[in-house]
Amino acid sequence: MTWFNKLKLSLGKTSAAISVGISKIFTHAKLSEADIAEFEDLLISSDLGTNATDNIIQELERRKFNKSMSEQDARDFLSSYVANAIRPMAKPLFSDIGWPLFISSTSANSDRLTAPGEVHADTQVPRVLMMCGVNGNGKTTTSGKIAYRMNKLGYGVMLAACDTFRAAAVEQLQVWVERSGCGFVRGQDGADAASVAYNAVQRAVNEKIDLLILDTAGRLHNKVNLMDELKKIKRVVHGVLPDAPHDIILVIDGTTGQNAYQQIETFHQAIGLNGIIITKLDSSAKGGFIVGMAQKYNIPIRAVGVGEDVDDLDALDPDAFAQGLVGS
Ligand SMILES: Nc1nc2c(ncn2[C@@H]2O[C@H](COP(=O)(O)OP(=O)(O)OP(=O)(O)O)[C@@H](O)[C@H]2O)c(=O)[nH]1
Ligand SMILES: [Mg+2]
Repeated sequence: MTWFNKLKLSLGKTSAAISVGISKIFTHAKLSEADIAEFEDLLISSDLGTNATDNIIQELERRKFNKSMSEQDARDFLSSYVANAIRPMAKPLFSDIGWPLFISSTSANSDRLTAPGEVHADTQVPRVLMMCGVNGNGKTTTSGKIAYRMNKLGYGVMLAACDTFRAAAVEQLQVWVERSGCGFVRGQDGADAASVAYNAVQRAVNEKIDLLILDTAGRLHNKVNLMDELKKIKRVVHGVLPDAPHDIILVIDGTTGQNAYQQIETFHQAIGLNGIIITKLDSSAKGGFIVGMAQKYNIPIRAVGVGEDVDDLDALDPDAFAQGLVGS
């Protein structure tokens, strides 16, 4: 299945609601105030958030109030609003430095890939990517998927188990190491997460690794000591390699909805995010929150997870997402 189809399936719940709603409201008759109010409710209940909803309604009123609007016009209007809202923030992982985009199977374009070995010819340092977020949102799985993809493309990749809370966490990451054939750094059980990160960066430098991924433990954003640990990991990594960590990625569970905003704000304040990855868009995600998120925060959305398999990670395609959400 292509990722677009997966996304369409995944957004099915939201999309069905929006789709049915649109068919019901936009009936070729002139739009009444009641129609507009109903459309507004529909957008709010699809998790688009109040700001995006207000903007959409204002635009709709400006353009179409008291005129008729066909179902198709309404879909196109909403779909293009959503795509345009997301587009500025849809910046695939590594594309900024000419690293491979995550290319969907439908639009593979191998011309755009940089050859392995050229990547760090000028800098000679590994790119360090730090994954963080609340419990169970897909950090380890996403780390594994990225490692698998990059290793398959010929890059030297290393995974570091900075989740030292649970032995099971290390083992889970090890499964991904075996699957992807990349390097692995782990500490003793209960080791200090920052010390694992420290060793990992040193090893990655010595072994001329291209990409080092630090998989950290899940932590509630309101637990101060856990957030401090994250700051420490960042500090220690920065101490070994001044530009690192290059990517500080917040992983967000796509079923979280508007609560994602709180997570973004606390993690950003603690460690300064420069990327977001949204996972689980395949499991009845209320993906509407991504629209408001893209408008509210200036943090690029680096990839989306659409399943548990190795290949279920891709760039966020604004048009495909919009069509999936609106049911076009
Ligand atoms: N359907 C679906 N499941 C996913 C996706 N990403 C991760 N998962 C599943 O979500 C569950 C949690 O994923 P993990 O990668 O362990 O999450 P984590 O953030 O590392 O969890 P902690 O380390 O406990 O905080 C696992 O069962 C994954 O298989 C996705 O894109 N789609
Ligand atoms: Mg984990």
